[in-house]
Amino acid sequence: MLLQGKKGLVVGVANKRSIAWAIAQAAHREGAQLAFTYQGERLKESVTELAASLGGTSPLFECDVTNDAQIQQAIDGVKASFGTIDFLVHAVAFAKREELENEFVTTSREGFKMALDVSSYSLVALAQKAAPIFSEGASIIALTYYGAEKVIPRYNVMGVAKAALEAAIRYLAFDLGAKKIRVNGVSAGPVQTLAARGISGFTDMMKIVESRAPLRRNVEIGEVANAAVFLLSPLSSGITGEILYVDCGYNIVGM
Ligand code: NAD
Ligand code: 0WE
Repeated sequence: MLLQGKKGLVVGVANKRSIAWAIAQAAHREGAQLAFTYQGERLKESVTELAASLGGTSPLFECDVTNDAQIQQAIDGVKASFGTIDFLVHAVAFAKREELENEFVTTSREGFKMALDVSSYSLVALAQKAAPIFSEGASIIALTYYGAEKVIPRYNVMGVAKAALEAAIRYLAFDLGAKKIRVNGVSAGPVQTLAARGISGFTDMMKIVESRAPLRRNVEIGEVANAAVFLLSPLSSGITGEILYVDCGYNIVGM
């Protein structure tokens, strides 16, 4: 029970395949009490159903992360329900489909702004608004991907957004360290989720990882969730500003 008595906010559940949902289940298993946000009306029912399946009552708040007022309302709601929180899970990313289908060199100004607003700045906005309700020793994690550092064909502007996210993790870790708040990234290998489905060549990519990763397989979503729980728990109390790879070792291989 690594998270016994802890309360947390999970941002980024869309459906049962979401990495955020796997993290929520693992955190719940370890004794945590959870609040959730959902992006909009379209996802309300799905997230409500999933949250209810944990038993008990998890507070739910609508929160489009591009909307400062909705972020503030969600944090106010969490404060009203829980008082303070011990952790925050950020598992949100979006780029327009065309930006992931064409060459990176064609990226539009609007597409660039949108991808970095949703996928990078949102961590800063959430950390900023949640800072007053974090307990001492609180932990923030954000999901990232290897395309932040190396070129993964067609990850494109999302790679730039994840590079900004990873840098934001370090700058937030520096600032919030003074309040004993830790901030870390979990860099997951490819996982079949809603955000991954419909990306052409995703299955081929998983085959490449399987053949080259030291563990000769793809990561399981539950392994990503367990690593997330570690970073959210006091077991990782000395770790901040770090990116933890949960990718069966794929990132260490040069050839
Ligand atoms: P997912 O589609 O289940 O989750 C993405 C979430 O982002 C959804 O819940 C969606 O509602 C939310 N979102 C998008 N735009 C938003 C907005 N404007 N406001 C609020 N929420 C918004 O897919 P996932 O794969 O579970 O993605 C979760 C995180 O994991 C993302 O940061 C993604 O980059 C990261 N990640 C995924 C993989 C993978 O292969 N699936 C690998 C590494 C990292
Ligand atoms: O972060 C991601 C996916 C993020 C994502 C996915 C979509 C698909 C639908 C962001 N925006 C959108 N917009 C859509 O319209 N991953 C780490 C998974 C992923 O996506 C890829 C990958 C991998 C891995 C895209 C191209 C190449 C590799």
